[in-house]
Formats: sequence, structure tokens, C-alpha cells
Amino acid sequence: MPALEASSTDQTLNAHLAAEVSKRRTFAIISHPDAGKTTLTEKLLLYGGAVNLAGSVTSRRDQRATTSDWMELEKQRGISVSSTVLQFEYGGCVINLLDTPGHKDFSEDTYRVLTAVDAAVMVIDAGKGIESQTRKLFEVCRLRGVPIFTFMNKMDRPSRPPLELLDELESVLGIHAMPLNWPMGDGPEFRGVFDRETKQVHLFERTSQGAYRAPVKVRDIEDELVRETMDPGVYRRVCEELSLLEGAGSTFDLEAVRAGKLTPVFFGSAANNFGVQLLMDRFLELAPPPASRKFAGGSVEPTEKGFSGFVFKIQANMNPKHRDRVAFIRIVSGTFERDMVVINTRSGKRIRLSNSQRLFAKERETIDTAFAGDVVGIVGNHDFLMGDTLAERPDVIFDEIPRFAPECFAFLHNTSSAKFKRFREGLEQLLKEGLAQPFQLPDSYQYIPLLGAVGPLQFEVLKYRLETEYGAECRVEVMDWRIARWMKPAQETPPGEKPTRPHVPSGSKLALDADNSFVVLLPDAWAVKSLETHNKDWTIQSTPPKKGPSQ
Ligand SMILES: Nc1nc2c(ncn2[C@@H]2O[C@H](COP(=O)(O)OP(=O)(O)OP(=O)(O)O)[C@@H](O)[C@H]2O)c(=O)[nH]1
Ligand SMILES: [Mg+2]
Repeated sequence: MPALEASSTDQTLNAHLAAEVSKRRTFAIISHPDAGKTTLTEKLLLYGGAVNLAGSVTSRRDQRATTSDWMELEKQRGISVSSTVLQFEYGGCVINLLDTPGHKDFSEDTYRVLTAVDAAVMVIDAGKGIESQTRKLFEVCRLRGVPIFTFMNKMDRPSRPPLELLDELESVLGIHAMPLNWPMGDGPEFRGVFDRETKQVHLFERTSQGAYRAPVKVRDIEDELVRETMDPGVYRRVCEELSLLEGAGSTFDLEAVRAGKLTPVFFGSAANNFGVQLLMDRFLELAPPPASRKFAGGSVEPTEKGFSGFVFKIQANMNPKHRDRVAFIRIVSGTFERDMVVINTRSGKRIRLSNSQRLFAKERETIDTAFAGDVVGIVGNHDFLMGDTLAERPDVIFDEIPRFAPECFAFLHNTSSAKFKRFREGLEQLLKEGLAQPFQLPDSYQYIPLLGAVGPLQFEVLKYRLETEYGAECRVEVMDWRIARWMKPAQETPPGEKPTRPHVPSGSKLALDADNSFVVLLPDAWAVKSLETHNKDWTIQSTPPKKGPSQ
């Protein structure tokens, strides 16, 4: 009976797809700068068996650097300037882990990554508590309903009292916090963590630079070894804190975690590998697999047969030997197969996805099949733009990628006329990555690019990458404008007629953005007031207008 056979094949395929999706865990590590995201990422790789020897952010010449801070500039500075994708398998799960930069100037990149994940691990420096950038990133997660897991890091340093740290999560971020483990001391007295589920203490030993897994002894809290290892005063305090927690009697609510209303809290030290395994195991158990995603015309289930996904990051020259670009695609539904033909629903063009890669920081290898939750890199000189949807169905357009208003502006002067072509080509490539936004002065006939960025470090990265990746030198002339306002006339200009221009306050400048919309660049709030007063018949917007599907 062929009909019956076909349907049972279908069922097998559906079951296979559902099983693959349920194995996926796609998450970002987020926080204020320097809280230890890259260090924790490296340790998750160590415990996940994806690296044998963990590198360090502050590595000297003879030491190993971390896997995720692979760019030369990141190694030199000891900070992350760009997000990194790492895919590996552990404990029956396929993990897509994204390390993000914490610095405010690179927050566009971090926000884009947050559109591509199903959960986030929020790292907090336990000595400092919640810092400004953590608060902003948390807000983005909350708006998107992304479940958040908290890792209180750097317990090997003098820390704030753990109960106070929990209170802060509730009072400052307004999220309920549920500690799943508890620190046995802090600073030099930090010995390990108490796992509240098994009611066992994990006593750790420090290893040289935390390059290898920390040896661990698991004991009852009453055990002689625990008492001997700990300072009696600290031991007493921890026991009191634990009985207080037990007395509070709150129960763990997985639904609340998945709805982003309750954050499970873990304590540890990423640098010393304390508490990393406990975080990883519980996270994989509690974090959700890929869920459905909405678009203007409906929603897509991850287990749907038809493939769909979207571009959330573009990066050129990851491999300096090949001048190519990688478009990072988060798969939303269906089965990805190498060489499949899909529609770029922005342009309506059909594209063969041939050069598909699995990513592990700058390493990559060909991938033939992937499922919802996976991030695959499509390599080549394709013309994908940030946010593009790739799908088998033409009607699916994910509108995920946020657009930002720049807060600093600069002219980029090419300083070697002999290398103008390289300068122009390099800049064009780097702008496609979303490293900065290009503007143009309407009456200028000279080609001196005017760029807008969220913060000045972006210009430094741009200059550095133009020099090292394209051999083009340039000078950055930072301007005094701080605010951008997009201007839309009350009436559309009839075709063929010159558009009327808005009134521009003194010290401000009229520019055009990449979509040819008028933008006024202003120095301060006074100028904005003046702009509003003198342009009553214009619609004034503080963020770039959304792009239409056909642009
Ligand atoms: N003492 C101590 N230091 C740590 C710990 N974890 C990280 N660090 C140090 O903190 C510094 C910052 O760590 P990173 O991992 O680069 O922090 P990050 O959050 O990735 O920073 P950005 O990506 O630049 O935002 C480095 O010097 C780390 O060695 C820890 O558990 N204990
Ligand atoms: Mg980092």
C-alpha cells in the first residue's frame, strides 16, 4: 500500500526532525565589559570537550589565547570587539554558543546576536553586582522574552554577600532569582559550591591558570573534609545562609524560567573552573530548545518541514587567505541541506546555499545538514544583507534585526591616493557587516565617507581592519555631532521635482543615509529643540525607519 508507506516515511522524517530540534541549545553569553564572558565561554568549551586546554584572555606571548577572542585586535586589547559563534556537541546536545562583546560601543553586534538565540547566560562580576551594560542587555532579553540564566562570577575575589546579589537581581532588574547552588565562601576563602538539588558540596582545587578541569571532591555539608577545608566562621555563615534559603521555601518553576520571569542563579569562578560543570549541566537541562518564531504573516514552527532562517551577522576576511564573507544564518525551521535552493525573501531572488560551514570561532568545516537552532555560515561573495530571510516559502519575512541611531560621527579620510581602490572596496565590505552606518552630504562632490557609530571604538576597529585586512590607510576625523534625527516631509516629493529640505539649526548638518532619507546630525538637545520648532510640517524620528522588503 504505497499511500500508507509514504505516510509512515513522513512520520519517521517528522520524528527525526523533532528529535534533532529538541537536542539544540542556542544561547548567548552577555554582560557588562570584563565580567568574564570570554573566560566562561572558554571554560564551557573545556568542560564540553571542545578544547583540551583552555586559553586565557590575558595570555602572554607564550600562552594560549582564548578560542573566541581570535581577532588580533582582541588579543592585543584583552577585550572582545565582535561576537563569536561556537558549535559543539556535549551530553547529547548540539550547542550553538555565542560569546558577545560587552563594551557599549559594540552593543549593536550583541543586540543582533540576541535575536538569534533561545536563551542567555548573564555573567555578573560578584564583586561589583549589576552594572550599567548588564542592565541594558537584560532589558533587551526581557523585551524578547529570552530566558536568562545568571552566573555570579569571580567568587575567588572578595565578593558582595550572595543574598545581597540575589536581592539586587530582584530589585534592580525586577526578575525573580532562584539560586541553584551556593558559594562556600568568597575571595581566598572560596572553596567551592553547594548544589541545592543534590545537597552536596563540590570542593574544588585550583589548577595552574585554570587551563585544565579543576579536581573536585563531592561531599556532604556535614563531612569532616568540608569543615576542615573551610574557615569555621565562613562555614557557619554559609550554613546560616543555606537554612535561610531553605526557610524561604520557594519552589523551582521551570515555566517561569522559560518565560523569562525567573532566573536560575549559579555561583563560581570561570577563571578557576569552579562551578562551570554545574552551570553547564543544569543549563542544558533547563534551557529551552528552539521555539516558533513570528513574522508579519504568521509564525513558523521549528519542526516545520520547510527550511527558513535569517542573517544576523556578516563578517569578512575571517580567513585572511581567502577574501570572502561569511553570512551567519540562524535556522528557524526545517532541515538545511547543503546546495539547497532557497528564496531571499527581501529580493525575491533564488539562491543556492552551497558553501555552508559549521563554525567554531575562526575555524570552520563544511556542513551538509543542519536544523532549527543551528547557526551555519554561508561563505562566498553573495549579496546577503543583514536581516535577510532565506526560506523555501516566499511569504516568510522575519523582521528581527534592530536598527540603531548612531551617537558619534566621523569622516574617514583615505591617506594614500595610490590605495584609493582598496580603501573604497574595504570600506564597502566592512559597512556590509554593519560596523558603522554610511551617510552622505547632499551637496558634496568629494568622496569622503561620513560614518555614524554607536561609539568611537567602532571607528578604531574599522581603521584597524581597513589597514590589516585591506592594506588601506586612513585618518578618522571625529565630528562634534552626537544626535541624529530622521526627517520625513509631510508630503512626498512628486517625481522629477527637487525635494524640499528641512530647516537645519546652526552647528548641525543635513545628510542622507544609505536609503537616501534626510537625516539631520545635531550637536546637542538644544539643537534638537530648534529642529523641532522650525520643522513643524516634518515627521521627525530618532531611529532609522524600518526598511521595506523590496529595498
Ligand atoms: N579573578 C578572576 N578573574 C576572572 C575570572 N573570570 C574572568 N576573569 C578575568 O577578568 C578579565 C575579563 O575577562 P573576559 O573573559 O575577557 O571578560 P569579558 O566579559 O569577555 O570582556 P569583554 O568581552 O571585553 O566585554 C580577564 O582578565 C579575566 O582573566 C574569575 O573567575 N576570577
Ligand atoms: Mg569577551
